[in-house]
Amino acid sequence: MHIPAITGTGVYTPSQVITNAELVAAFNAYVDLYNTENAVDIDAGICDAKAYSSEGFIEKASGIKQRYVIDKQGILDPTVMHPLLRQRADDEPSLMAEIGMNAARQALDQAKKSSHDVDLVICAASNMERAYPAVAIEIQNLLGTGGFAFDMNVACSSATFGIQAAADMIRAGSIRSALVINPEICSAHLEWRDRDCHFIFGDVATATLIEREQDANSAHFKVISTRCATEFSNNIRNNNGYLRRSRPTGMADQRDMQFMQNGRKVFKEVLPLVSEHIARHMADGCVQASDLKRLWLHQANKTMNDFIGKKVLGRTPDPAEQPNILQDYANTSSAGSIIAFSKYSNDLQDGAKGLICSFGAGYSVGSVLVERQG
Ligand code: CO8
Repeated sequence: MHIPAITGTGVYTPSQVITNAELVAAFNAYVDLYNTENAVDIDAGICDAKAYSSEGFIEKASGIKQRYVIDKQGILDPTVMHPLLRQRADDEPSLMAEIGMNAARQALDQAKKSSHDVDLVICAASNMERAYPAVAIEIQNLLGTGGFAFDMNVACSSATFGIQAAADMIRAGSIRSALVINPEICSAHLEWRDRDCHFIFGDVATATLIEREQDANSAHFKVISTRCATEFSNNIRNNNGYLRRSRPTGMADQRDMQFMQNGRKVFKEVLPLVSEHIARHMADGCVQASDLKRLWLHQANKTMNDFIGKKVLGRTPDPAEQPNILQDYANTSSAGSIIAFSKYSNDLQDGAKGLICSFGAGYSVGSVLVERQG
């Protein structure tokens, strides 16, 4: 059996930033427009007036201070409230492929490898911009890698589940290396007119190169073990699928075609699920809390991460032991824990162990135990 290792990572960060102040100003302008346009119905009790959002609430409830997006103009226009993305021709690279390739090239550069060294491309993300052909196959073609490619979707856990799939194929010997790519264009499936969630997400793409350890060209992270778990829940849901047209209501832009969640319930239910999952994964691998030098957790909510870090380590982790990036990037779905890993792992010493863990819709939890080599 071969030993898999993470030999490179890459992060594509869009150039446009929306601060909480800009976001709330645009949202509140939209609320004023909505309440004025619907004043008669609101007065008659037919519909409710919308309430303002607040910067104070957003930072306190989530820890988020800003988010990167591919188009901020449309999102901040109170008469639009979604990104405005150019329709691409079928013979142009799709947007997911373009940003995914950017991250993939960084991962290959870090590992000192070329696209010819890659046997498998997995595009693992919480939404695909089309059903087929697979975005992963488009990336395979654009990068010029060999082998095969496929898309997979496990919402926020897409990256860790993708890493497990790739690591298992490397262990079994069917491939030598894989790129797991996570282009997350969350701004296009967020309802920016809903104050309960309008602050949560941002855009990014990450990539992880996984190879046989013996093929690593430089310092890397040996994958000690991986573990995935799922448990069905409707508390995070998106109903925008191919059956949509066949509904009696047709393709009307309804709320359930965008991200929906019962955030409070998710918070309560996912915390024990994740803490127990990590505890079992560590126990089965005979890894003690004192062995773990770093936790790279899913980036949805700072309080949630503080709680999980404390539960896993049995004490309050130093900020450097459990780095958060959500204050800058917001929730970037499956990419969040990989951004944290990519930005805060190179300082670890030879032999240091760490844990990448994602959690979210499904529910799904994925964890990857790694050990620095070199
Ligand atoms: N400004 C001011 N007040 C607000 C706002 C706002 N923006 N939003 C809500 N409030 C009000 C509410 O109306 C409520 O008022 P009241 O008490 O009068 O009813 C009060 O503030 C408290 O509201 P909540 O109970 O909703 O607030 P919470 O403290 O629970 O915080 C959070 C909300 C931040 C959403 C929190 O619940 C949370 O982070 N939960 C965990 C969520 C989570 O981890 N989800 C994972 C989702 S990600 C995932 O799985 C990927 C999905 C696929 C990607 C989709 C991409 C788009």
